[in-house]
Amino acid sequence: MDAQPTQTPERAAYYDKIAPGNLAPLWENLKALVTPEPVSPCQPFRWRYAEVREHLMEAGRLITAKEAERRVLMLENPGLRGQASVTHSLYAGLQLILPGEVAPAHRHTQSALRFVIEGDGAYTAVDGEKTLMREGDFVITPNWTWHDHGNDSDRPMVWLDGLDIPLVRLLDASFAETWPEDRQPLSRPVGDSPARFGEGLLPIDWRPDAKTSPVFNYPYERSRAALEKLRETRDWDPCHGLKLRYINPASGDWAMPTIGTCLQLLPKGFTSAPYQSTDGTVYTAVEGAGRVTIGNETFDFGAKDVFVVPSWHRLQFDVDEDTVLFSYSDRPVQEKLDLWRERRGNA
Ligand code: GTQ
Repeated sequence: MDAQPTQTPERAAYYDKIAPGNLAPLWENLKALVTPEPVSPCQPFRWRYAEVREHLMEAGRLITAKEAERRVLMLENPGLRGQASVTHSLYAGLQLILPGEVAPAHRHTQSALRFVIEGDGAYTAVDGEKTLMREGDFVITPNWTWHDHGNDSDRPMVWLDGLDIPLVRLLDASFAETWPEDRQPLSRPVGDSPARFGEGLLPIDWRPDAKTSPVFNYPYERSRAALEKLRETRDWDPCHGLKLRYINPASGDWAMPTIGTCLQLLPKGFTSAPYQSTDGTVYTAVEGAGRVTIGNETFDFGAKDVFVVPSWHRLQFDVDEDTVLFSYSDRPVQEKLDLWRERRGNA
């Protein structure tokens, strides 16, 4: 039953005859379309931050953030070159903002996350409110919100951009606009959103008008402290160590509708049990060092390096130090469509 239909001259002539009518025989393609397991064009890959950083700093001398609109080096999956994709559904890039620069205000239907790799004190403004960013902070730009970025500190800032660009492209649902000036007007002070949404409280009459979390900065200091506290009493999960997901406090769902984000701690000397899931995932190490085996390939990694685990590839960690990993994937989408699956261990 796994055999392909036999090619005959009559059949080949028939396929040629129907092709001009935009018709094709399913039976010649069925096995490649409906596969017994995920078959992804994505490949495992690791980007060393030190190498990308050099190229990024050179870009900083070639073009301003203003002219570029966003000065970003895209991290393209080697199996998806030219498609602005790190996995089949998601995008990754490293964005540089130099002291004194502004990346001008715009908005789009793509959702974005920022995970701060380097720097302290640059800001992003979202719908009239700024947040200051530090290393390890996870910051959200919900879809269709005005956003501009700026750096009033005296050091370069680099963050990992994660967007759902390929997913929105698949759905042909892209809209974008630019604000007439570089910076959008600010209508609320720094700290307003954390006070309203970030303390386990919500304003009494507030109702969400969007699916994205209203908490737009999840500071590393607090997420890291949570992991450290948990290690006192919790067992290490054989696959994940200690792993927390970022949530929308108004719904308990993932923080973003299209991108799931997590922070996890693997203790020094930990070797994880093999793990597979259908959500191709991008990781960056905040702290620590070790090796990651993805399918048949093993990469060493250190702090700030980025690596990508394609769908259904066997994933295994082996770390030399306490290691903290931030990760993102399209898991929220797959879960809502009843598509998400995982396999733990060798079962
Ligand atoms: O910061 O708004 O990496 O619009 C790609 C597209 C960043 C951004 C990217 C974007 C942005």
